[in-house]
Amino acid sequence: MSGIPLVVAEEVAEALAGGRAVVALESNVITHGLPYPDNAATAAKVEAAVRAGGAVPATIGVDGGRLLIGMGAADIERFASTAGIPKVSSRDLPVVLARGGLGATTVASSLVAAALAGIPFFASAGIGGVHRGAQATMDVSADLVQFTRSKVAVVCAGAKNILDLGLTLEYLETQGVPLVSYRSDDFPAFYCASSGLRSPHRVDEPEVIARVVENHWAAGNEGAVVITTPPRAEDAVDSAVAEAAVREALAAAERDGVTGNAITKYLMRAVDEVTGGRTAQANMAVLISTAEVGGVLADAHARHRA
Ligand code: PSU
Ligand code: MN
Repeated sequence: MSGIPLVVAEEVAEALAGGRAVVALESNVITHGLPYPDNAATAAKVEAAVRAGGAVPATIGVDGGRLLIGMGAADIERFASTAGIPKVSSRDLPVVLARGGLGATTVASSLVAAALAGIPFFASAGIGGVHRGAQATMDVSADLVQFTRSKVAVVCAGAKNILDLGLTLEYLETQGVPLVSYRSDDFPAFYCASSGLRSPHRVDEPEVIARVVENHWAAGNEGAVVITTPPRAEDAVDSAVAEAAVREALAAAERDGVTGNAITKYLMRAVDEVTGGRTAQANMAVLISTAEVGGVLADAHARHRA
């Protein structure tokens, strides 16, 4: 048993005890990904989408030295509307737990919490990755490293094109993190349907994905399997439009001297400004559609295990 207190929502606890599907969700996207009140509305829609897919949502956060495993509507409103909640990645988690107060979990720290709670699936639209220029800055998201440590299947729409997606794929390959793309040949780029990079594996059947996940763990790996699903065609942003916006955002970040863990939020906001809010809309849509696929795949996995 974990020595870290977990506050597991009743519905989540019941589903886990009954072997039914649960999908863990991050809270950093609520506090740092979108402005209020879009963030609260989107978080509610993301939870509804997980249910539509056939699973119980469990939004993860830190509150008063404890890990929240499943948030109610009041918790989500609190996280969405409170200013200054810190971004909590793996390195920050023990500190924020020790200090008390609220903390918004990234993909990496949400996986830590999901594994402690025994939740085998997680969904978010965009994972962190290897940043552009990482050859010099060494800015590689802890999300990727956590994939080698937490036994959780991660459903996502790939990683954002603010990153170097080719290097992100290389990193996952080097670390032996299985990557499968659900019903697509390509590695998606968040709200762009394709990064232009082929995925190492395409799988079209949820049951086969469930077997991939179980095989990885049966082989003795204590790590994640990454499963990508592209945005729906009607939500996707044209790659050339997104790339032009990213280049402008990167130039602005360099001018403003933004580095470290603040860069992801800065770049996302800058891209939204350049595209007149088009990408923020797409961001919300892809969060919701990815969550639904996460629910479907988690449900298939729970049935496979039963
Ligand atoms: N990608 C997005 N939106 C986000 C993030 C990633 O499209 O808000 C957040 C997630 O919480 C992810 C984190 O886990 O940024 C990665 O940050 P860093 O690169 O500092 O590890
Ligand atoms: Mn970083």
